[in-house]
Amino acid sequence: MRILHTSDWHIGRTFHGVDLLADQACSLAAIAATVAAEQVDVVVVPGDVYDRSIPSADAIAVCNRGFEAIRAAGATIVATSGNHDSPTRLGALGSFAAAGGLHLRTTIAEVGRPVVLSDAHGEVAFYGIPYLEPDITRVELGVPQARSHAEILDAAMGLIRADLAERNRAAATVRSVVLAHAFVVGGEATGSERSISVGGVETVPLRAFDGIDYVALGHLHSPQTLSESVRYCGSPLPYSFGERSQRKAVWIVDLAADGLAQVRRIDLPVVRGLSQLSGNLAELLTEPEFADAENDYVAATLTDHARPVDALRKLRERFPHAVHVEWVRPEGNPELRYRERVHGRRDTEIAHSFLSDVRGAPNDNEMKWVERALAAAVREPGREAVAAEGMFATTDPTEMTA
Ligand SMILES: [Mn+2]
Repeated sequence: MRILHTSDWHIGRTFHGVDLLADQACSLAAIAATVAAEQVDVVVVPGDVYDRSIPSADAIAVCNRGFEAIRAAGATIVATSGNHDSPTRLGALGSFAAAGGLHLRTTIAEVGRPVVLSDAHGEVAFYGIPYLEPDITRVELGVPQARSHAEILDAAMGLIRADLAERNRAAATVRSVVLAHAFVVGGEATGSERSISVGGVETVPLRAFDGIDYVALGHLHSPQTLSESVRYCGSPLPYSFGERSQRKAVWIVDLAADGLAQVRRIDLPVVRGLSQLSGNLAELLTEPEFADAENDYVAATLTDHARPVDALRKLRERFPHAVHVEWVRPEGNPELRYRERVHGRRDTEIAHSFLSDVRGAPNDNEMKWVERALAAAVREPGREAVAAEGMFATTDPTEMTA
């Protein structure tokens, strides 16, 4: 039996405010094309089908078209809910969907009730563990004292092992696949995952899945191999600039008569690249070295001396998919720089450039007042404040110092 493992579609997600539905439709079409090309029997989707618990009508339409294309390409689908999905909404009409080859596992009651599919070697039981929030699920799972994700997952795996043992007593060996949306120890986050921790430890140990032929994990967004049979496939698209150098992929998993035979990685197409650019606005708009980024999603760091006006709109003339722009004040800490800049200069020079900056250059007459005020302040340190006030309040500052 050939399985394609994909997860974390996050249909409906935006990227720095930009709608990704068209990109997501492309990657689902690429997954369906892979199903056809590789003659995949079953596609497993362990969670975060949608990006939010109440997806938009457009997001639902994109998702349905994706499921339909995968089904039309010849695969049965098993999907579970992740921490972004509403289990109730995703699982609605589940029995009708199952009749059409889309098996949704979104409840605790269904954890121990696998989708059983067969090949020439016998049966394969697909168990779906939806994302389980400890506070909400520990009573129903029969572990009211449980506080951690590890204890909750152990309880769910207990239901699965009990069912599997029952099946193995009745038939010859039944092979097993588990779908789970969890943070397994050793996995690395990319930054576009939302934490599943509400206080307490969110990670679960790898050994929780011992004895299962293949464990298809969802939650982390980059492809990772925790053991030969326990893997994350990651999201089909990058959802943060931190993922810009990462290639997205699916796993093709082959089960033979006695369990896992081999796992191959198939890279998904890059729908639109990500580029992080740095330079002043004029350079970014004209330099040939940035031409490769013109069709990418662009995050730009501007190094102009003054903050450019309307920078994102201007950037989009060259980079229509620019999504983020920030301006960094050049040369670091401005306070430190000011101290360095005035070091060793005469007080009158500093006062002159200050007045020039904030108001326009002072004339000779004004500078004479400044000089007299400074001289008076040096002569009588205790009168500094009075001298400073006086110099703007009267035509003869010396009167004020008396
Ligand atoms: Mn996710």
